[in-house]
Amino acid sequence: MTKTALFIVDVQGDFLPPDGSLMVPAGLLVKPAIISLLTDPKYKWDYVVASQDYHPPGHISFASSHPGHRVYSDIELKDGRGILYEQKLWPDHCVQGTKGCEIAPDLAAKIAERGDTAKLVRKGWHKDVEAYSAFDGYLTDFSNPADPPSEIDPQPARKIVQWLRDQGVTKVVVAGLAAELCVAHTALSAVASRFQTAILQPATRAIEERDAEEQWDKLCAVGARIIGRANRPRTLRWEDELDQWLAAEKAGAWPEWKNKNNGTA
Ligand code: VGL
Ligand code: ZN
Repeated sequence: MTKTALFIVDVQGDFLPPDGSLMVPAGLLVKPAIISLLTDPKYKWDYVVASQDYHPPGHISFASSHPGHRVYSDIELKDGRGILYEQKLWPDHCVQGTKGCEIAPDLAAKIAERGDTAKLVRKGWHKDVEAYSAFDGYLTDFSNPADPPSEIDPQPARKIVQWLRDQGVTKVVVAGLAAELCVAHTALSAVASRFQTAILQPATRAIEERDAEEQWDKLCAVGARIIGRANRPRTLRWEDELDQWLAAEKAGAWPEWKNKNNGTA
């Protein structure tokens, strides 16, 4: 049986109106779609994985940590693993223990109702490591989250991918904020690890919608499905498109890492 995980990325105070420090202008519009994903009994998510941007004060991605550099400028940095990369500098956001870091309470309450099948990924938890993909955090229980690890894991995605495979998950649906950043990077990770991957566009919103369009093109090119893509001619409602995608058990679509005997042996 194909198992499916719903990823709800970063629906946190600081990404939401009215007073998030890194607000996605239309961010609140993801809520109705996500609530229906969580409450309509026709959806049989085997796991719901919520991700949480979870930065300590002074995080490497904050402009305030780099005096003389402006918010939204790009800067070359070396991170806590010694990796050189280009960082866009953000306003302080999602600082551990603050209101802005909390997952939207209405969604959090619904997610928590799932008990053991509700998971949490916290990312960007180390002061000197940035993380956009929900695969680049540490996995813990949604209702009883563990403290961050004591050391940087050089390849955090391995653990999450292994956990999903161990559970039999082959399909991943991604929703949340911000579309062009953490949602897109989460979907790219899922594709890279050979999960069948769909982004539910009506359940995402971008800081800059044009940047999201670019990411959707990239994701389509690597085999992800953008369900309910806005501004495109459509014959189906997104709900029906999602139902079809979830029901499809494409011949030959078994990931390479699955048992070759297809479970018969
Ligand atoms: C995000 C910018 C910085 C996101 C997180 O959740 O999309 N964006 N940190
Ligand atoms: Zn962040």
